[in-house]
Amino acid sequence: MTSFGSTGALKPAINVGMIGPRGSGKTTLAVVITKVLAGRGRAYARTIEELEGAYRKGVYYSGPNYYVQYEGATRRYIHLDQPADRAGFRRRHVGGLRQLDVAVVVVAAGSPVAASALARSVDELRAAGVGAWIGFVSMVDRCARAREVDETEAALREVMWALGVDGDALPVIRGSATLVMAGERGVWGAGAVHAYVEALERRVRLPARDPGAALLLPIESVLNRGGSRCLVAGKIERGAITLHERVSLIGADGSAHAATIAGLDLLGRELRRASAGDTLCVVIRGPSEDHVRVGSVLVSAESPRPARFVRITIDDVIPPRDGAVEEAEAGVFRIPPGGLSLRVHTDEVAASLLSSSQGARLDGVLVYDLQLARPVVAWEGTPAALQTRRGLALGRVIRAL
Ligand SMILES: Nc1nc2c(ncn2[C@@H]2O[C@H](COP(=O)(O)OP(=O)(O)O)[C@@H](O)[C@H]2O)c(=O)[nH]1
Ligand SMILES: [Mg+2]
Repeated sequence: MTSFGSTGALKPAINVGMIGPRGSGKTTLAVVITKVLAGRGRAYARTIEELEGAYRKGVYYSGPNYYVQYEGATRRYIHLDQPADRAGFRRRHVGGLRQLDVAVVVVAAGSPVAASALARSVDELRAAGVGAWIGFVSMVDRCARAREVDETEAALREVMWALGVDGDALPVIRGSATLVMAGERGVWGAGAVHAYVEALERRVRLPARDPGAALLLPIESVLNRGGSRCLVAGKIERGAITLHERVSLIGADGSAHAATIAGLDLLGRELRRASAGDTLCVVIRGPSEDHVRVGSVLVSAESPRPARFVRITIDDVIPPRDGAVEEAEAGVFRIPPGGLSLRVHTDEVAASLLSSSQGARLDGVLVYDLQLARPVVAWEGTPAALQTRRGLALGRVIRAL
């Protein structure tokens, strides 16, 4: 039998991240989604043991097991299962850096929905410029009355509003992984999985992607190192990558190293070429393993060089969650001196504001010029988040020098 996705054209990829309090049923949902869709030839069926095993082994570095993959009628979904209790995982994979196309917020029916349990993940996803949000009220089998499920859904919408996301526009799915496991096909069983995929298909816009653009592949985890070959995982943010291609690895210090692509593995399928939007494993040959780190990026010869000066705009400010802070004013955001760091891709670097630039107006937009502690690969249009003492400022790179 040919397994899901092993042959034929690949549908365009959408990167999904599931967030929610610990124990809200995220991992179980990921498993039942693959179970239901595998029945239609639209997923690799995964087990709890496979996903949980990946976490226990210390791990996000033993293999790309924390991803599951499934597809709808028109797109393929690469789904990152996120345990809520792993600060390092959040920082690397979601922390302002890795771009997700959609975030699914899971809360358990009948449990209180606390803003504090979601605030950090939601802030970080907003910082990363996530394109869409979906809600999922899980474990509805635990509620004797439908009213309890209504209440959880209303509480989720309210909390999302409080966290800066339009709670009214949020599509919310209701379902029970337990019922799916038990073979229930109705709306709270397998029907919920189909409703979920339908929401993804309808509500998530396919990002504009240009496979002809210069390559940008930020490394989000290093799965294996050995001499001159390293196995890494990451998402292609721009352009495309081809087997045997010669590219550059920009190390954590900004230095460039020649590298050859010795393997491309898309969650079990060997590829000759992959393009923007795909999350995959890449075997790199050439650079010494010291340079291959989370935060390093693979780029092509035509790619912009790493820069030490960047100009950014700020669209929104997320105030610190602890303590009272004045409202972020609509006009100029005054960046407090000191303690700044800029996040781009999977990288984070100390920054200082050039004294002349405190929200200068240029062609109608407010811009801020930053000097970085070391060069980073920053592209025009790249989402950037500036951590300041007065909050996390969300914006975009306008220019790198
Ligand atoms: N009653 C009920 N329990 C569930 C359901 N889904 C998951 N669970 C249980 O809830 C616990 C937490 O689930 P898990 O998927 O690990 O949550 P995560 O921490 O969000 O990944 C586990 O013991 C699951 O068996 C459900 O639909 N109904
Ligand atoms: Mg889990």
